[in-house]
Amino acid sequence: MSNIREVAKKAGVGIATVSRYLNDTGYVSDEVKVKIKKAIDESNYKPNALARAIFTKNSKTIGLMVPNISNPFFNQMASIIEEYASNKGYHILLCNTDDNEEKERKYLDVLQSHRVAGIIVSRSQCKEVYKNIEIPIVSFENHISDQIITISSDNYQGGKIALDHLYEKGCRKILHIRGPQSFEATELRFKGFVDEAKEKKIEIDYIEFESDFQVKMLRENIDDIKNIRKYDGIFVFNDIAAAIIMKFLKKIGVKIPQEIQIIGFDNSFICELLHPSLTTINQPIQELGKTTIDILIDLINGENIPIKDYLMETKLIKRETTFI
Ligand code: XLF
Repeated sequence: MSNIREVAKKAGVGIATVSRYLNDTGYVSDEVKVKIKKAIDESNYKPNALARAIFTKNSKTIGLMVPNISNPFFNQMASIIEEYASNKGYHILLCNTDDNEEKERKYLDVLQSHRVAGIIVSRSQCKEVYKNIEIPIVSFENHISDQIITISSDNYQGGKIALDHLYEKGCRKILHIRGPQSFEATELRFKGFVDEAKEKKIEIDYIEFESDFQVKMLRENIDDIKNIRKYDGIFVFNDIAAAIIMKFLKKIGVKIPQEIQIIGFDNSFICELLHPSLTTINQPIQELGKTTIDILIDLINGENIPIKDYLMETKLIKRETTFI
């Protein structure tokens, strides 16, 4: 395989011109573009990401830290981010941390050694490490530091909407399946749900899941949700956990929504695949993905972006697990 020097020689231009063409960092005439493209094709040149990073200081690669790739919301989000990034000429290096601190730390080393141009972090288990990384960073859902922008759905408002909906549909004995307490987003959902219940002067019970979805949960029995039949409405912290609860309720013969109404959170693609289809709170995933990429690339390009929370609206998506 040849290198950038050979391509430049073949095209009869300088290395900087080839670099400008490859990285889209400055003017190259149409005539020269054709020559360079021909030279690249003929010499089977594959630009070396690392070398380009050193040469241009922008590897056009973004490290995407995903906390749980088995969760449909995050695989949907990863593919949206990949698409937006690609439209802007960037590649994604996907790192699945599994909410595990050691994995996250290792991936951070890998991303830095590959000189990624920027990092998207989500549900970090080692926030302090990011403070010393001199690469543009955007955080999804979790607050890392006051120097790093956070983008998230309005989880607190989403929790309130969930309670309002169950209440409006007649539920008075309500259970909340809460996410792990280390998840900032699901704690806000929980808080919104509880605050709204207080306003409506009803009490709610809650139990906690210890982790986000793992495939092994499909094989495990969750027979330990005591007295679940006494509830008439359940709000679950995300859609995939709601799917697990639905499986359990069906197994013990509970009719949804006739006996227990259910509402999830995310509006991931599984809502439509479930039977009955899952009522949920929408996280505007396209808007979240686009905003994350737009802001990160602006940061990479040295633009001055206000450091604040970028909060996206949540709303109810009514389906079959709650009454019409
Ligand atoms: O981190 C939260 C918990 O799970 C995230 O937004 C999700 O709802 C995705 O399913």
